[in-house]
Amino acid sequence: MTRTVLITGASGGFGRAIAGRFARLGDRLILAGRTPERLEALATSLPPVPVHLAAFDIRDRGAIETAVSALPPEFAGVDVLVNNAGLALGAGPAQQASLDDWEQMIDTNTKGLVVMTRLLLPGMIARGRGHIINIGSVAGNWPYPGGHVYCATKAFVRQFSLALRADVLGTGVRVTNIEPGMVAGTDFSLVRYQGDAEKAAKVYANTTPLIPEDVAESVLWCAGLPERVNINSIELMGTTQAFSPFAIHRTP
Ligand code: NDP
Ligand code: 8X3
Repeated sequence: MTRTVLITGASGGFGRAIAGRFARLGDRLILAGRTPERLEALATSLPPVPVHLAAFDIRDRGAIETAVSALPPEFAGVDVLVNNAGLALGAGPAQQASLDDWEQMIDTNTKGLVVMTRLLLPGMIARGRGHIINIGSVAGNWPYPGGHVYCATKAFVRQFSLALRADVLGTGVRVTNIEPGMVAGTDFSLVRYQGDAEKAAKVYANTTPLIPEDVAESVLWCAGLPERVNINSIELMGTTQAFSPFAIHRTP
């Protein structure tokens, strides 16, 4: 059955890969992002499926409300919402971080995600089916130096996803949190390091990170399982990424 799939951050690395996979299955797509040109470029690169473009800043609640209420009738019954838009800004210690960066991460990664969810959830419940797939991160499970607010926003996404499951029990609506580790081939590190391509490239140097298609594979798998199955969360890392021992400060 053809699904209507809304993907936020569709113009970014994961978003494009996820859109491509749903399009190859013939699903109807709503591609959301800030930049109309990036969305148009993506739309023209996809297999020919019905596409609706929705350009808005996800930090702007009014703009989201307008975009959702302006969905054409054939796109209005969203079956799968992929809450993917997000970013990290900065990687220095909390005491040196910019409050503007912190607010932007909170507004994008958490507030934007909950507004999208709150607006689309009633329709899913009324139709007795739907799937909210959130893009969390290993950063929501594992704190690391310089992660501060980014880690906290992704921990919010994880706990929000799980708590949401408790509320939608019995409605037919599914909720999944996808928690990737390091993924190359997106603008994530370029954005985090404010356009410093050298710093961004070093993140992925001499290792084999995941690629956006690996994340898309997880999303498609969860969305394609029989409706009786709800995957609560998936944490995935490259084989070359794992855990460190605790850091201990010792007096010199
Ligand atoms: P990209 O920077 O390539 O893509 C980010 C996307 O989010 C872009 O489409 C961007 O749109 C959109 N976006 C950012 N801010 C806003 C905003 N204010 N309003 C609307 N859209 C916005 O990064 P990724 O594809 O790597 O990241 C996607 C998600 O995956 C994020 O939530 C990220 O935290 C998460 N993640 C990434 C990992 C990685 O290592 N890459 C690992 C784990 C999780 P625009 O075109 O307007 O910039
Ligand atoms: C992105 C992965 O490790 O940079 O969420 O936080 S990490």
